[in-house]
Amino acid sequence: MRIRKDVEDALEKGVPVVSLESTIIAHGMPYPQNVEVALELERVAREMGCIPATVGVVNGEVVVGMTEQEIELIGREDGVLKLSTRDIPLCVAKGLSGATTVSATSFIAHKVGIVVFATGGIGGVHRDFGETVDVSRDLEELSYADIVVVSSGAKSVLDLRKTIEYLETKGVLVLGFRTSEFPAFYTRRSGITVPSVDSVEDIAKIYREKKELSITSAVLVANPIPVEHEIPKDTVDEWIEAALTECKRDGVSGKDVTPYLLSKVEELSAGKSLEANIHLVKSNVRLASEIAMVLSR
Ligand code: PSU
Ligand code: MN
Repeated sequence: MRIRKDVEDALEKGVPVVSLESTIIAHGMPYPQNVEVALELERVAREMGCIPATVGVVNGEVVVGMTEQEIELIGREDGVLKLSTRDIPLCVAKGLSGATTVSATSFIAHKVGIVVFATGGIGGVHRDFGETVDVSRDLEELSYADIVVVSSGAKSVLDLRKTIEYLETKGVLVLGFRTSEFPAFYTRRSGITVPSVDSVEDIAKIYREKKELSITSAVLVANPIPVEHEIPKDTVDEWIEAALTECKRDGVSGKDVTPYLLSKVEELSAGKSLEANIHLVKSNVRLASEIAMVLSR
């Protein structure tokens, strides 16, 4: 494992660090916007006074704090693997490059002592769970990683009610940031109620109480997409229904499902979904940075 020097120094001195995933770059957005966004997210964290650490595997080496060149490589190259936690050793042993999902990034962040992690949306329980038993490893990993994850909830390509149930079973506390509704990524609405917190200080307090009680699961902060960038729920639902139908027709399964659905929605929305995605993830990095600042005090 290689930890970038400024990340290592920050961890030693207690300077706030925010970790970022790389699957969103390699398999969640098209090149070259993906690379631009990844670099912009790092800038946002720095402007807020934090050290960003984008996590991934580059030529068989786990990297915490990828360089600009490495982000470019992960975003541009074909054949970059999509890694959940179990896939990391395989990727490393073969000397390949891979992008870390929420599960793999949470695992690594926790391992090196980074407390805050920002992403777009987490994986969850898929709608056809009854037939496929498809539940993202993300949910399992959040039950072990003692960190704060900021996301805009999960996409409604998933079964959000089952996802919330699963998180409860796994002991993952879900907090709505200034909302009592679990956000559904492109839209702020899902109809599912979660406890609401109004300030970053409250989040930090809850996290500290959790640690005090030796509860070792993650806290998931659900930060809704900024109102001005929200896409109406009905519009999103239409895209998603169409994407799910095509996914089934094409017989896509396993870890290809999420990237497939993301790119279908992007096509169907004529790029509107990508724009929304970029706005929400930036907003999540801002919130994550604020949380990291408060926690480092
Ligand atoms: N949701 C998004 N964009 C993404 C992902 C999820 O809106 O890029 C990625 C994340 O990296 C997440 C992963 O951890 O997909 C989940 O994949 P799966 O459903 O195969 O577990
Ligand atoms: Mn899956």
